[in-house]
Amino acid sequence: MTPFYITTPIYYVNDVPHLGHAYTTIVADMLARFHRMRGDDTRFLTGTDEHGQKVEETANKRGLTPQQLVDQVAPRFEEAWQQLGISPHGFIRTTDDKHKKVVATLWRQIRKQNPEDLYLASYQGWYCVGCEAFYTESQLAKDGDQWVCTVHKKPVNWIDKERSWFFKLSKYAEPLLAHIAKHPEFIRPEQYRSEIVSFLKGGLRDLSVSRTSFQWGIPVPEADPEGLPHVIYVWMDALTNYLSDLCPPDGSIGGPDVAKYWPHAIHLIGKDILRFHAVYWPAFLLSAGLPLPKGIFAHGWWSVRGEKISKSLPATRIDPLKLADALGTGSPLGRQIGIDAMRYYLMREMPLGNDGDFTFESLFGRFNAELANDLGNLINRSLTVISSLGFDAGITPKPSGGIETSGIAEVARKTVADATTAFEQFQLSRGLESIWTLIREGNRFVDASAPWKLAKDPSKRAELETTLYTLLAILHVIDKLIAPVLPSTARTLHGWLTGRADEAITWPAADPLAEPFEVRKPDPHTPLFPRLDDKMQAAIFTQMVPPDVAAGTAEAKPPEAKAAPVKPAEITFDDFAKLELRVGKVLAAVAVPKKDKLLHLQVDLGETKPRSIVAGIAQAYKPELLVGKQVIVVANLAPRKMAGLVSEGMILAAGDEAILGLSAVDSDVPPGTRVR
Ligand code: ME8
Repeated sequence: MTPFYITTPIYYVNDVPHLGHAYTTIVADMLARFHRMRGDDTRFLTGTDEHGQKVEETANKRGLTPQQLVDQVAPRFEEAWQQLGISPHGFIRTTDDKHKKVVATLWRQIRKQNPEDLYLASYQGWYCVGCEAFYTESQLAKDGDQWVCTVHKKPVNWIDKERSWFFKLSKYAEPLLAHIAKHPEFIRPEQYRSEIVSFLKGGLRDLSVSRTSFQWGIPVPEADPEGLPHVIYVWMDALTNYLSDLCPPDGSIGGPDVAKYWPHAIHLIGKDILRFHAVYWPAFLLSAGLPLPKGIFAHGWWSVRGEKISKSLPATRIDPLKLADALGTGSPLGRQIGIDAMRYYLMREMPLGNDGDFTFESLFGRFNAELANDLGNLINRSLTVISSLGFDAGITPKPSGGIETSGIAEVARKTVADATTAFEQFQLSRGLESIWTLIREGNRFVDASAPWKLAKDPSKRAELETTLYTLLAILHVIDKLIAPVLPSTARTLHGWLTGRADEAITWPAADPLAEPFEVRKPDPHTPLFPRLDDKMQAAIFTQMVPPDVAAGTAEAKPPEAKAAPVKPAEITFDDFAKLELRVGKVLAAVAVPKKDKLLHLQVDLGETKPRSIVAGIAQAYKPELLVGKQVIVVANLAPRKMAGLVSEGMILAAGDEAILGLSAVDSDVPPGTRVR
């Protein structure tokens, strides 16, 4: 059996799981299921990152000890994954005893193999507690006179000459470049490999790997001659989890699981933590004389309506369980189907590696078109036809006419080949796309072969038997193909088809329709994916988006039923001339408190005083980037009150729900110039 070892990042426990964490964990679960179905010896590890300054600070704020805090939050992650039907083989916590021992062993091993790689010096520089990372000014942004982290948008802390152990990272740029050149699959997808290669080519600075200003961490296992107590840098501690899980209880690095699984380890991560995984972690391992994992696969970021998911933006915080419950309300399987629908959407919508935007419109669109219409329909109508025209009418489906002639066997063969390659290469969206070609072909097959017509003509009995047999065979193949992504759907369908819902489902063979199966009357079924009508969509939306957020944004309303676009009526020139369009220059722009879509602008139209204009463009434009911009303003629109402010005009912008761009003029014309 080929080993397959997939890991997720271990998540910080200063927060509870949100859709972003669920995404990585669901993708890893899907890959683990795919490999298990193929008979690979599969391990899938997730867990929690429990040391460091961030946890210590959060605990202090809540009046808890760090240990109390982590003991409260870590189980929430474990439970969330359980409730979402995710089954890692192990859940590691960095406060586990064995992990702590292995981290100390790694330190000692580095010291033994390359004593000069760890040295004491003093660290001075910027530190983002959110990232638990050191930054140079060129890696930060300026907000007024403060340096802020570009990820957390919060001021960074100045660490003033803190005594610290340093790791000689600078020594490892060349060896890492050589490893990547020899093993291009070490960092995937390619855009992230290029990013790391150019980062390495720029040279590396040594890394501070211990802290003395707080104590919540694993102690450095050697004394500082000055007697200061050091804890190991939280990233050095956290990254080691991938290896420590495989190690024996005594904390030594080695043993049968390390030998078997470590060379196959794949770290699935978000792009935010690429550098830690693709530079620091392999450098520590090289220094300790240990083999590197097989590779790192980075995925992009989910945003929600254009904003990266974050604790401070409630509109972006989607609770995956709540979403699954909401999506499953109409289905007989409830949450289980909601989970499947969410998994499908997450994997289909955003190709692994790219960024993606979560919107309820696209979620409902895919649910109705691809799950209810394509898949749900095929399952329902096929099972009904097979039972009623076949078994209930005393006809046993048989391959008497030879299923090869139908053409669908070829589509099934190609689909299995394409989906296998795609899933092997982590191209989940592409794999699903090819599986859906077979599902749609299945629906076409039912339409084209019209078994209800064949059933009326006794001379077509052999053809009917073949058609029903082919349909059964297709359902078996589709059941296998969807199982890694839609586990509950596949399990339910498997039960209806075989009467053995608990049996292991295996990945289909290369010639899938030729695989033998037991011909039996399917058990009675119910539609699994009832369409989400407008009322249900609105109800799900209201459940998911907190009322204060919904009230604050014009956009965050229940998606309305899409009417066919209406072409505006023709107008005369006189109609057009009624519009007073003028060039304006933005003098000032500020966010409108509690309205995350609105900006309040002061716009110069060449009049005695600037116009006050409230515009719904905050999701697309940062206020500071608008100052000085030329825009086109509808200047004779009757003033109206918005969010307690008077708006004396309207700015032209492209797009409705998503603002794609502001209208502008391509040369500097005086404010107030009329646009015709
Ligand atoms: O970084 N879109 O933990 P963390 C996609 N403890 N994925 C997202 C996401 C989003 N908007 N938000 C979070 C840490 N993620 C460290 C890791 S590993 C040795 C230590 C996912 O709780 C994504 O996988 O901040 C990202 O890398 C991870 O959560 C960060 O989780």
